[in-house]
Amino acid sequence: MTRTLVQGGLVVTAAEETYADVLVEDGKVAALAAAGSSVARGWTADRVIDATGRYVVPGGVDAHTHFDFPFGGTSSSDTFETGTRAAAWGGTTTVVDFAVQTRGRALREGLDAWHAKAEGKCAVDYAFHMILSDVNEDTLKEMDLLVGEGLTSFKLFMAYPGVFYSDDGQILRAMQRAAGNGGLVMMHAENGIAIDVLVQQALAAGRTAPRYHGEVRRALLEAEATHRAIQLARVAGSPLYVVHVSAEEAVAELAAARDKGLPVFGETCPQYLFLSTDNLAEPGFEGAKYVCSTPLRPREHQAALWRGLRTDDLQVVSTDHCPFCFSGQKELGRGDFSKIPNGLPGVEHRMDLLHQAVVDGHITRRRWIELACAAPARMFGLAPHKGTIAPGADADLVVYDPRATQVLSATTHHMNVDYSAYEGKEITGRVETVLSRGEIVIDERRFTGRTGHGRYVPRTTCQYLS
Ligand code: DUC
Ligand code: ZN
Ligand code: ZN
Ligand code: ZN
Repeated sequence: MTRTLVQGGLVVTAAEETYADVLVEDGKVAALAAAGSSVARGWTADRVIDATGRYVVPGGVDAHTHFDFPFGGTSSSDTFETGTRAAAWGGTTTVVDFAVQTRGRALREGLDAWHAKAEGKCAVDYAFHMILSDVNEDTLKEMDLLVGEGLTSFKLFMAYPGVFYSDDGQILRAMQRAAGNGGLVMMHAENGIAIDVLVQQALAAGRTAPRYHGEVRRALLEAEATHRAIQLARVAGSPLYVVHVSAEEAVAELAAARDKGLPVFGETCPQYLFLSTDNLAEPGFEGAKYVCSTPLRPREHQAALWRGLRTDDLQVVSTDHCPFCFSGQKELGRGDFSKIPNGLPGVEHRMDLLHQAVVDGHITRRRWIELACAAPARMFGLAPHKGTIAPGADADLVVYDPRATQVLSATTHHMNVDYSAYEGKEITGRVETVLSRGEIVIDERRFTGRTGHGRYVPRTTCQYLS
């Protein structure tokens, strides 16, 4: 039995903040006691971590990553090995990645392929959502089976015609099925049919630079798709989770639905909170580094996203980590923005960027933990093991130094990608030590984890609904 004691820190969960000693036993949180009282209680440990002057927070839950993801004529550059190691460095101890159904093939085949990519490779725990590329009688039946096995969320695309796109009828059928089996439909809400027309028109007019990616993927077309997805979910009687919300007008659609009491949820990502179309318009081909979908928006949209995060019209911040190297990958789209692989790296920096948001006064410290840990855990059926610090929970803990400063850079990050979307950005706050199920995976800024430590975590259904 290994015992670790994390002493004297300010323990921050979504629910409360208290100075406490945390006793970890056999991978679980065994007990919490008032800071300094563990000696009097006779608690002993193999390892004592002094967290004085630090926060002790739950390990982050990143509910949206794409490791080893074939997309845009190439594959995202982080494997499960490199990606989960970078996650650990950034204080994220659980990732939920997207297994992909290949069109015309069984969901099971896609899921098996993702298990094969991840098994024995991960530094932290992992789970899967499933991307539904086909909606038909067979895949709907498989959906029921997967929910029963702990894969409880399914992503559909209103964008990318010819690739992942589903039409409204297919979406409605999948939502009806989810209403029956308890699954959660996750929606990429952009009107891909209209966007494709604008893409072709832009290219024909010689508008080929990266910034046109942002211009053709209009905010109104995100809002329209968000509205349509909400109405389809209402008709089906199913809950809905909209991924990577970036447009103010889309937040308004979610807020209006929630004001009606509908079970509609939304996620945004750090790139929409901290970056903008100014980045897409950087000189030469630099803007390609910032091509993702939904796209970065003009700065003015950020206020609505922060407001949504404060009012709970948006519940989750995840990264949509989908890295492509500038050299050789993003470069596929030189001379044609529509060929730039869509995606940004970010799994390592979510906890830090959201802590910066605390420092900047956008959110409270507890909301930081709610958005990054507790809410994604409950949304995707990982609570009470993940997302909080409480007796019986997995000992996924981060000792966070709120006063240390760092500068984000590709020269120091651990993601397998040749640029940083946040190059030169100064952050107040830094991950110091990270425990994953009691094992120290980052020890005072040294990686002490192990490839293969991370386990697959089956999930329950969405815990916002019961
Ligand atoms: N958007 C991205 O930017 N990358 C992966 C898939 C997606 O929808
Ligand atoms: Zn998407
Ligand atoms: Zn509201
Ligand atoms: Zn994604």
